[in-house]
Amino acid sequence: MELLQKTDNIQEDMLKGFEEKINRGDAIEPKDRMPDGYRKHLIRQISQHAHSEVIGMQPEGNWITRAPSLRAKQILLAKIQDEGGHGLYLYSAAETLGVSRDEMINQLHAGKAKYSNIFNYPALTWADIGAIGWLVDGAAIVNQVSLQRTSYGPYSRAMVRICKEESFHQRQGYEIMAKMMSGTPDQREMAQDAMNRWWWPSLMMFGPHDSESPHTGDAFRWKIKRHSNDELRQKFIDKTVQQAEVIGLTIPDKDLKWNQAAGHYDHGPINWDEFYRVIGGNGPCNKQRMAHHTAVHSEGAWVRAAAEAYRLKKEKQILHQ
Ligand code: FAQ
Repeated sequence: MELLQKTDNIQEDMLKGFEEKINRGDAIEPKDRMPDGYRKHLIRQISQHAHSEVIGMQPEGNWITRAPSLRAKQILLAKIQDEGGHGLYLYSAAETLGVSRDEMINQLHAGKAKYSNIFNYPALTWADIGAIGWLVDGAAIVNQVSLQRTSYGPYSRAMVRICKEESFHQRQGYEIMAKMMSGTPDQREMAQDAMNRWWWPSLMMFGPHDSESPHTGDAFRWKIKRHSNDELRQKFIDKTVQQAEVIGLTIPDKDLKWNQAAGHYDHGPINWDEFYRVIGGNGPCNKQRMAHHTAVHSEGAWVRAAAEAYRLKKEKQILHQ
């Protein structure tokens, strides 16, 4: 009985210390004591974020050999490599919470961990590469700038680094769209078609409306999220509408209009049935994306085995020095 009471007191002290730290706005670091719920919440979010970066290489990777110029190909290659790097920072940040990379990948392959809805759509034309850079990276930046101030130190530091690269990604996408919009009628039509297909899934990237978002409560309490899904979506819409106007693209939303009183654009309803279908595994490319990831992961087993053998060899050498 006394032991139980002691354990309860330790738990309470730990929680109090943790919450005081969060409320002061201090970062939580890997060796700090933290409630299980906080740790699990972060593992879920950071691992899903990492999976998104890596799976996100697929739609663009499809266009490396078909880029319309050497310059475009070099830029696309650099961008895709950056996305792979982002995945690696994020897997490392999640590992500091006590989960292994293998466990995270297994959860992805078993369908227990999600990745962003957006990467389950096909990149059909070169204009889609523009739309991905401009809209998808543009949406990712709005979310990630906010996450730079997230309460977990390693996640927040990864976001600072990632945001620097994402802003280049967004600009390269916008450049492709702007170039196509100043081209032939066929090129303009292609750019508008890409805009029509990527706009709504990009809005879905911010997650369900706040009223339907089960994780937002804890995320705010623990300062993991600093802005809600709807706040960030609105921010993205407001900045993107103006960019579209400058190059002559039309936002495919007949209900979109400026709301003077609110100081933002009102938008039409989002198709949440489509969102839940896609994140539930039944989007246009889910099966293809997972099949590719699983195949490449198993083909790469020898690289992981070689790296492990090298690590063991080095460890032995150090022991015998
Ligand atoms: N897709 O309660 P909430 C990029 C799930 S990086 C799939 O609102 P939360 C770079 C959610 O997981 C893009 N699932 O959840 C790039 C939960 O299900 P669960 C990735 C989604 O966590 C560009 C359920 O719905 N960025 O694009 C999505 O509070 C170009 C309920 O949702 C990040 O991951 C979705 N869009 O808020 C790479 C940012 N939204 O886990 C290559 C970090 C929600 O219970 C090329 N993540 N769900 O099974 C976050 O900020 C948050 O996790 C949210 C969701 C805002 C995504």
